[in-house]
Amino acid sequence: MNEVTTFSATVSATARNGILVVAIDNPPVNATSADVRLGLSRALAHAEAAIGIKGVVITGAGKTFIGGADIREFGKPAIEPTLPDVIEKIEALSKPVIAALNGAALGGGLELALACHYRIASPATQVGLPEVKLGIVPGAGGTQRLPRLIGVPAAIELIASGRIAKAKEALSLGIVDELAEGDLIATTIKSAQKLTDTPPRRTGELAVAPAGPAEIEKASSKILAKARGQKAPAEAVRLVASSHRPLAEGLADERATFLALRDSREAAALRHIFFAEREASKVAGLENVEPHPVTTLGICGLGLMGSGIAVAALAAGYTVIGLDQTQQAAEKGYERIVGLLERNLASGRLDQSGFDAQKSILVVTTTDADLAPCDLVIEAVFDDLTVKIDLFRRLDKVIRPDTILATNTSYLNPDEIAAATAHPERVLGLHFFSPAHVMRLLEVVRCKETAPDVLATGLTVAKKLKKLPVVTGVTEGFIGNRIFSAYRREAEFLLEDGALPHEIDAALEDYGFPMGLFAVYDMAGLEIAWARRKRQAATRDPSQRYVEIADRLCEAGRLGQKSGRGWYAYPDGKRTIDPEVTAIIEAEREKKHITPRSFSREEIGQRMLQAMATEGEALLAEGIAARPGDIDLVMVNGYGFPAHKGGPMFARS
Ligand code: 3H9
Repeated sequence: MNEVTTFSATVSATARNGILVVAIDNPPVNATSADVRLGLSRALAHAEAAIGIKGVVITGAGKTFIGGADIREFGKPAIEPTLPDVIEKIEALSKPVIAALNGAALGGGLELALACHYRIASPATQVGLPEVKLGIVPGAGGTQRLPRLIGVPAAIELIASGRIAKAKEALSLGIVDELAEGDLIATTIKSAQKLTDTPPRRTGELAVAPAGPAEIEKASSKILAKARGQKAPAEAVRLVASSHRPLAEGLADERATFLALRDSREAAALRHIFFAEREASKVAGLENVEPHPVTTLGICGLGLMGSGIAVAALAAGYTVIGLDQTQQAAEKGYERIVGLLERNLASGRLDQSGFDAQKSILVVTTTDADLAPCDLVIEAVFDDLTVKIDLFRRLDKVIRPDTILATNTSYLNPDEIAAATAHPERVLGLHFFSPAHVMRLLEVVRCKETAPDVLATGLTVAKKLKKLPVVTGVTEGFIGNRIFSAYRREAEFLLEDGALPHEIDAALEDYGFPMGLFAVYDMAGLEIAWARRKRQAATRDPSQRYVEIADRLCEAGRLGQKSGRGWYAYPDGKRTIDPEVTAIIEAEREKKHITPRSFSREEIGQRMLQAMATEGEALLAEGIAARPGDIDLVMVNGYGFPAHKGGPMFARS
């Protein structure tokens, strides 16, 4: 056995044939926290001084190389050595240092690897500089060393987007030098021994291949347009584009930019979202609850929603049994699902064998009894209580007693659906967002009687479907649609009080929403909400303020883009302000004797935000949402709230 030298609580090493193999063991993701930096610094000093040591290998314990700097340290006083200090030591070492990438090398982890003199990766490795997703730029040399290895345009594309690349792409780009199919450490040690004969290849000493403004523009324009005013992507582009200057100058600029961004509100908001995502599936009371094994999934109703759910389920490897009412509907559903798989095949998201495999685990039927083998059945039929209750009663008769039943209702009360079944404890809500194979958000509805193991199963399945599950209690519209209703109501009050649709939309877009509310309405169509308002008319509290403008629009046949007119007009398909809509709004104001006033964009933004946050507070008080972060996740992932503002609950704090 080789003797283990401990350099800190998280860094130890063994000397193997003259090579010091340094391992970072800092679960869960080997983040470069203070103890890791200290340990690495000591290990490097030891390697430099030890006569018997000819080279160094740095690797990570477990399935991650290094997940990045320790985000939890951000905002706390700096502890020396800093990551740039350690990285400088690596690059400057007189003996070859090789990174053995055993898994994800992200952020500061990749920056550390870039400063090594050679990089070997296992096939499972992923690399990336995802800092912009946290509102920052790489702060330990990434913007200066990556372009020295792969050129300015490729580095801009990776850093400004924060995209993660798999091992093969990392090799072809030149981020890593070799892939090791077999024993990673043995291969790396062999390479290290070979490299001891040549002077270390220092990335920082390489010249940056010249790139012209047109190439830089091509690599960055789309990414910056998508960034919608966030600072970090633009700063990343600037730093990479100027990486041809002396290394020290580029590093100093990068560090100063990193520190300023790290302390910004934008970065705090994105960190909040990062941790909220990881918190969301930690549900009190489920810590020791075992989820049911699920391999076969039934989907009832193969319309747009059911088909989307089926595609997500097939991608996750579930066997899918789709049920629809008629042979024709079932066949149409099958075709729609296969059509979506074909699109994935055409776009390269799925290869031929993956396509064949997914198609082979899909069947459709019109016979309830065919759902007997299912472990979980999700209904996505018409959102009508009688239809859903009838279906669940039928299912009760054909499925096993331990099979879980999930309803995808958006507005109905799932407790009422559950109560109509023989075993309400096995019923929960799985509220997907459309299109279900694309949207990450999934509201997991804990009904009054839902058993803990049923809820735990819902969460496990959601994760396997690559969704972001957020648990909600039962209330009209759950977390998302209830807040959305408050937001919509406030927009309508603003209309009546003096703002026009395009002014409200402009304020929302300014704030960071991808599209204004009224433009979204027009895209989605106004008739479903109109029908709901008509249904609710009889029970509406007459003392509550109700804005009739949307009803007037619908009555005038303005049902949105499909009908050529809605909140806007669409001559030649282009959205334009319509004086007819302004006239309708003005008439409604007059009817209610409202003297219109003007609103600044900031005031509109503030009023909308306040409306969402107030509704969010109510959801927390009622116990519908467990944490403010859960509400923020729903609004960011389901309703276009800008992630860099952190969600309504974070933004108002
Ligand atoms: C950076 O590097 C800045 C530098 O440029 C400059 C420095 C000077 N720190 O995601 P998971 C925790 S910025 C602290 O569920 P997975 C996470 O909170 C960083 N904690 O696992 C969770 O904790 P808990 C750039 C971290 O296997 C646990 O680890 N890097 C960090 O699905 C498991 O996380 C990034 O942006 C961290 N950096 O995925 C990468 N990362 O169990 C961010 C994770 O208490 N990380 N945690 O809830 C990831 O993308 C994924 O975590 C990773 C693993 C792919 C690594």
